[in-house]
Amino acid sequence: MNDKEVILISSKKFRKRSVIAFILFVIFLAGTVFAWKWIHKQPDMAGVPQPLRKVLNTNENIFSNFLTDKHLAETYPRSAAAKRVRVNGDIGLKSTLDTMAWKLKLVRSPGDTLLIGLADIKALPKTELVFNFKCIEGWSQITDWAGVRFSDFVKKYHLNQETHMNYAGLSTPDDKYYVGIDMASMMHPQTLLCYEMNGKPLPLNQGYPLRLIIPVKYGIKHIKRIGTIYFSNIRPPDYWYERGYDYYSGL
Ligand SMILES: Nc1nc2c(c(=O)[nH]1)N[C@H]1C(S)=C(S)[C@@H](COP(=O)(O)O)O[C@H]1N2
Ligand SMILES: [Mo]
Repeated sequence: MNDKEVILISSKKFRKRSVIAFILFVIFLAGTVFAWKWIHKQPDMAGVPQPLRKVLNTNENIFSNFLTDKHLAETYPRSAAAKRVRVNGDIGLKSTLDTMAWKLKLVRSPGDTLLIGLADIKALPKTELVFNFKCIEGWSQITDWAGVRFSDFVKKYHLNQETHMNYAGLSTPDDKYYVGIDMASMMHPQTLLCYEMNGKPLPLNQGYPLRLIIPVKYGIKHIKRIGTIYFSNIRPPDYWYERGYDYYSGL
């Protein structure tokens, strides 16, 4: 066999392989289009086709069991915190707030609601936290917050029984924004009922008088202007979950 023959044989083989590769590619493409159409024909579950929601639920279980309640978010010196803090999201903040009349509604059980004023909350042990706040839209910012640890608040108001439930639900006074949080994340030592940013009372657009700061979660869970807190064994409704986002939104 001379050199020329070798080249001819291999280029013939090469062409054959190209044809096979092309056929496989067409089959793959058809399969992808079919799978895409099939997924979108399935009924929606909380804003997402059911098969995809199942994948999200599996992810949630992994992350909620192994990460959320165990790791501490990295903290920073106060000097690293942004002076001009980004404002994002005003759902539930558009109605006028009677700042003098505001009280936190703490629903211990249906029909048993405690009204707690801001001064009472400020009288509890204060915890400061400088951490990297992460929004699910892709930005992050090192910011400086202070308030009472939810776990300290629980001690003060004897919520031991309530915190054996699976979730806490929080909503704005007008109920237009609402989140559900698994209890392990609520009781995490860095989760704050927060009333200060950069050492000053929260600005109105950042949740005055009280917001949640929960570094084990993305920004969507850091509800601003808390009106009500309640407890539940089933998942409380969640604004962004209803619009297709992950229920836990853990980091
Ligand atoms: N009441 C209320 N809280 C909210 C939102 C909102 O629209 N309404 N947006 C959330 C989102 S998506 C983010 S990223 C953070 C932003 O907090 P900031 O405005 O203090 O930066 O608030 C969260 N809390
Ligand atoms: Mo966000």
